[in-house]
Amino acid sequence: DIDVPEDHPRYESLLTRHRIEDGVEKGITSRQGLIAQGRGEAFDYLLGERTIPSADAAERAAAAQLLLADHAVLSVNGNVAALVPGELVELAEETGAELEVNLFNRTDERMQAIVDHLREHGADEVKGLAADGRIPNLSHERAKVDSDGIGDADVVLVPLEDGDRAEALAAMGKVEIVVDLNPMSRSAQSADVPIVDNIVRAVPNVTRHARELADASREELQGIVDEFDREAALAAAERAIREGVGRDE
Ligand code: PTJ
Repeated sequence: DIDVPEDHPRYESLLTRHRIEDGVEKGITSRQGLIAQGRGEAFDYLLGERTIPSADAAERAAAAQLLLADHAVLSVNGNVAALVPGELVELAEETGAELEVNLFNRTDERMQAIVDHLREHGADEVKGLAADGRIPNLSHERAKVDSDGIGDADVVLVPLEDGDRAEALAAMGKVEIVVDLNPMSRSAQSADVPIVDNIVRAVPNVTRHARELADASREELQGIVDEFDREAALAAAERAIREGVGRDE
């Protein structure tokens, strides 16, 4: 059903676009998700649709944080579920993290569709339906989380998150890992570990790092976390994007 010529120079990007379209058709992704994807694509185009070295460093720090966590939760929204469902299940397994559906535009139908979709991709337990916890300082629907999920987590991965929610989660004192192609977004700016990379490249690369670090000591993992410089990573990403504006194709 996906008809993209493999020799097209932007094959990966077109494939990603189709997955988002499919997500909308299946009731997983919101229509606003299409707009978010377009925004992300523009930044990714300028980055050269690659994982820049500072993003790779952030992905390694994210893997270390997830492995060090007492209770890590990977937050899943409609875009992420459409793009990397199986890859998220793998990351959760590799790091012992839990999955929680956590929507900006929350509807019961979309919550259930995403839970089912993740289960089809091999997830055991998916949190988010209990919604018995709240993120302080957010309006009612947007504040909902599971009290024994994101509510209790010490480390959260929040990909493609809305700025208000990313800031409110960070204010709860959680270690926040954000995936966002816009290094200037409030989400990226409020993250302990901002990953400026496409989610389709970021998640498998965090998993790869987690596999490599599976036998590392806590000291070694803490060393990776301490060495990571979030300000430098954000600055490097912004520089790469500015250079992208002047680059000839
Ligand atoms: O499913 P829901 O209801 O939870 O809604 C999800 C969206 C993404 C629609 C919602 O959270 C939203 O509106 O997000 P924003 O404010 O548009 O922010 C999304 C950010 O993710 C933007 O900065 C985009 O540049 C970035 N982005 C979009 N696609 C990707 C991306 N970053 C990484 N990988 C992508 N594929």
